[in-house]
Amino acid sequence: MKLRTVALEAVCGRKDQFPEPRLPEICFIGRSNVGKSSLINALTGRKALARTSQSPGKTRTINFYSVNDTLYLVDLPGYGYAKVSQAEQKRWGQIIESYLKERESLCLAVLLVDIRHEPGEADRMMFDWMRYYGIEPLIVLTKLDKIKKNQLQKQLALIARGLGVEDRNNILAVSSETKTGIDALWQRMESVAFEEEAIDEAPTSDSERS
Ligand SMILES: Nc1nc2c(ncn2[C@@H]2O[C@H](COP(=O)(O)OP(=O)(O)O)[C@@H](O)[C@H]2O)c(=O)[nH]1
Ligand SMILES: [Mg+2]
Repeated sequence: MKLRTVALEAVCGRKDQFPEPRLPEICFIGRSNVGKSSLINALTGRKALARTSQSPGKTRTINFYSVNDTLYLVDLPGYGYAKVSQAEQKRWGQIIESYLKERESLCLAVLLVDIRHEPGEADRMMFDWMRYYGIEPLIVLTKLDKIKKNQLQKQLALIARGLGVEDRNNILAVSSETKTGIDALWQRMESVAFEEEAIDEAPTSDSERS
């Protein structure tokens, strides 16, 4: 993806604040501190577009970033952070779920998991919940720079097994720190966001005949 313009277009605390679904959209979801904001920064080549934090549980809004005015990247609030009150977690759980279920322009959901750890209960629940609603998430393993090269296959297997991912093609590993895997992730995102359109616009056999 050749980046021309990147802008934070909307910061939403409620779903009636979401922008019009005028662009294909890719959302990023995962536990607090897994590296969502860092990944959006790495993808957009900006150091501090999305606010990153040492202290988890900070992003309490849904943030829409427009890229080249052709695509939205959406930073969802992290789940599974114990210090946020139950009531607040529940409220956010509902907003995230309604976003995932109802957002008509959503073309890809990226579920982030820390490559160092076995997926937790909250990750498995999110993964299962998404598949139940017919969303096949792309799994992106974050913080690849934190493990040794020779641990990669073992961690991939551990996480694939932990979540129950059948297709290994649906798992990519990245580092927002070293930018390893960022181009490969962009390629995947572009193919999902823009190739469907190309197919839609192709003439149908009916119109070819007439
Ligand atoms: N080493 C390393 N640290 C990372 C990476 N991605 C994120 N982090 C760190 O992990 C912490 C949480 O990142 P952040 O993007 O704020 O996570 P979020 O809560 O999911 O948005 C920050 O201290 C980041 O610097 C990565 O690829 N490598
Ligand atoms: Mg964040």
